[in-house]
Amino acid sequence: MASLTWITLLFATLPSILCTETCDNKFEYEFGVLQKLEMLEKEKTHLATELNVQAYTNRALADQVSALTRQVTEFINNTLNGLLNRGFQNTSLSNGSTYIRWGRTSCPSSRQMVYEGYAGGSHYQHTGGGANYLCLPKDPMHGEQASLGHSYVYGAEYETGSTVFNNIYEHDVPCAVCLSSSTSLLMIPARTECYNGWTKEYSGYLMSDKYSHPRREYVCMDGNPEATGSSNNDNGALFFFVDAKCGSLPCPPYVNGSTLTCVMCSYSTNN
Ligand SMILES: [Ca+2]
Repeated sequence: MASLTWITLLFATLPSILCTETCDNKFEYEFGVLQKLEMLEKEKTHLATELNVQAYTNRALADQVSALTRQVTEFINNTLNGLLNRGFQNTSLSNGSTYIRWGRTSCPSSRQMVYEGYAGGSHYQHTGGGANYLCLPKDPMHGEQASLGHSYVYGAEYETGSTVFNNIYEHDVPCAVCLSSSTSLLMIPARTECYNGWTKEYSGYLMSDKYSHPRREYVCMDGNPEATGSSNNDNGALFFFVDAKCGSLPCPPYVNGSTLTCVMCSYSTNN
């Protein structure tokens, strides 16, 4: 718009500047031509400046468009990936289940390992804290340090004595979290085989803490356990065998004082 204003002004004043019909002499005529040339030169410089400004504006706009394009592309990709991941997880959860394989660093060959960890739990002498064992991942993520109301998680040891599992006595206990494609999982105590229609994930011995210690859950320790860490007698969370006691528990079929076994079974509607 500024250029048009200049051009309009120039042509509006040309007749008086050139004075080709009305000038009195050659000097006035040449003076008018020089004035016209000077105005044209100014107009040329002005137009060149405007062109540069426009070019700069165009480059800035192009940069903004590129930045917006990158942002939109990144947003779309992130959104699509999030939807795909959620879809995968939902599909997995709707078609599978997880379980902890105590005493092992890996899952059965047909199962995907979610993570490998260290078995742990509350101290065997503490009456508070959690009653369950934990499979603590090897790559923990730490939060802000709290200052009040602690309970404690210790690593776990095999308190297995000198007969069964004697080679791992006092060693630290590993664990593996496994993903099964099956829809249901069931740990059966006092069995080493599953019932018809179920698939055996692993079998072993039923374990918990000692009868004279604060209560702990029962879990199924793999029958071929591995040892990790040290064999130091640190006594944090402990795994003891579990024996059957006759009475309300009928014998037979149970045997008084016998060490109880266990099996982890899965069931799938696709079996
Ligand atoms: Ca110990």
